[in-house]
Amino acid sequence: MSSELKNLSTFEGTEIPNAAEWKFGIVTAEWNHDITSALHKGALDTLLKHGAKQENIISKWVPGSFELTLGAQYMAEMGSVDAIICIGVVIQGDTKHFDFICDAVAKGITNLNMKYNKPVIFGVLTPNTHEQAVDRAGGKHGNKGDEAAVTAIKMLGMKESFKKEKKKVGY
Ligand code: RBF
Repeated sequence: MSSELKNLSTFEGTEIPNAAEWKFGIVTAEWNHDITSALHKGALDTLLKHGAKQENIISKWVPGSFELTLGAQYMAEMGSVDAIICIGVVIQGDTKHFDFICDAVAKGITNLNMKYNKPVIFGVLTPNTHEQAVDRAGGKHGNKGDEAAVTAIKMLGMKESFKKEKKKVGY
């Protein structure tokens, strides 16, 4: 897997903005709960580490990854959040449903990004084995939840930068 070459809890590139002013929703699938709860914790801790306030983070759980899209839509419409992090684990070796679920969630989440013009982050692991999932849920390859949280913060930082530039040039 390509993420073997990247630790999911170490970050390069642009600086990670402070998240104190933003409100976040985390929608997590209960399927493979041992792993998704570790990913959820990673995302939550990372948001807090970068300045988000506990009271500005809403967590909701859905039964499986297939339900992440609708869960995120409810979050967008009723949670008045700035960004949403979707967390799930679909293990290829365990299910013939793998392709259906992964395709549906990837397309569903992409559509929500466009529909709400807000970052809706694909924090879904799609490993071949349970062990590979554990490696990416706080194990030797870091935590995908950390990476998803940083992605949400960076996308909000990008959005904010356009607002600042707009003010500077006065249009
Ligand atoms: N949901 C996941 O988040 N990860 C899985 O690996 C996963 N595997 C599934 C395998 C089968 C055979 C079925 C029926 C469902 C699976 N689901 C999985 C649950 C799915 O996302 C959804 O919650 C259910 O299909 C709703 O009935």
